[in-house]
Amino acid sequence: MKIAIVGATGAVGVEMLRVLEASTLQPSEVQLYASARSAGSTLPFRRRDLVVRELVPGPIPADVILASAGGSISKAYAPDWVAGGSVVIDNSSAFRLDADVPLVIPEINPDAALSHRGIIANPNCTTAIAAVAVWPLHRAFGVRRMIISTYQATSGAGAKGMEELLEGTRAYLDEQAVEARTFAHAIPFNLIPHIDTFQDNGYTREEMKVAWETRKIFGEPNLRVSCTAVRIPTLRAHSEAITLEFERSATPDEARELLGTAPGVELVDDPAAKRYPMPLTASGKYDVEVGRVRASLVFDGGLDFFVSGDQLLKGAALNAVQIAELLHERGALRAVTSSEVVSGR
Ligand code: A2P
Ligand code: 11C
Repeated sequence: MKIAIVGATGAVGVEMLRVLEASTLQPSEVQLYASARSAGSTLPFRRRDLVVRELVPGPIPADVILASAGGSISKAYAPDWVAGGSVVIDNSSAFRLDADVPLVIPEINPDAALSHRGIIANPNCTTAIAAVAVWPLHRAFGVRRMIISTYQATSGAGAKGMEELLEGTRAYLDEQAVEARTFAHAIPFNLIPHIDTFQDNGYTREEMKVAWETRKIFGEPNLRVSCTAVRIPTLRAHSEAITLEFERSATPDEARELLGTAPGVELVDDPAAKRYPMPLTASGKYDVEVGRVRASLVFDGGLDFFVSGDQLLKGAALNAVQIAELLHERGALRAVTSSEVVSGR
């Protein structure tokens, strides 16, 4: 199997290569693509240095393309990649809501990936981190309403977001002016309740993605979801406070039992020992930390809990590589025929 990573030098792309290195996949070739700025640089993979190539229009000679160079690149290039015989696992939001593109979290809806027509979408990181924790509870108790407040790391805005936090913090401590380039305001020692663009309903696009994408992944088009998304001055791993109302009453003990064995989840819930999910402990981990599980004081039989998950891993690179593993294991790595090629929106 030949695998290509598009956006290989970005915050997610670098992680895709690392996760691939540790995965069970044994690609015969790994090709790396980025902009002309990075062409000729190298990244290590299984004791070799792979050279980054400039992405140019047209097909890529790979069976699987892991794309994370942004929505406009995916939109412009993916149809040619599919026509050239590749299966594209796309980390951008370009195709996520298209009816003929599966939106997949392998722990939740693996079978959806098998009916792909050349493109499989990877969810938004905030959606993915919440969804792996909520899914086992939804299966057991039936989520009726879901309220989420997020605490999102600067890595969500890519490598430049992390740099802006580090540079800005140094400037702040040196009593220099702090610049806001990637974020709407200075991020050091601040938090910003504004991620992506505002919609007509007053929610941001990031907040609405959590609702739209969770409904599609769960196969629950009427699920009620409300989210407030906030950027905070951490480098990596998104956290979320989640409140659930259920069809059938749940207790914290029942929830802990389910979460303790749920795939993709690590139960970290011992407040007396100061053990609960945090970005510092969740960073670099494949599993999403879940803890502070308690009975809702608002919804009878509902639950409150807190999650922290590495946004670059389960929220992006890891999920994409898991989809590639799933396609490989289930024999679904096939080039699509011209009649199957996705038409786009
Ligand atoms: P480059 O590093 O050469 O700019 P991040 O999300 O961390 O900002 O990363 C974005 C990724 O997408 C990087 O690998 C970046 O490459 C790549 N990228 C951005 N613009 C283009 C482009 N026009 N063509 C190909 N790759 C691009
Ligand atoms: C952030 N969640 O933290 C965003 C980044 O739809 O893939 C990912 C946006 C997306 O800024």
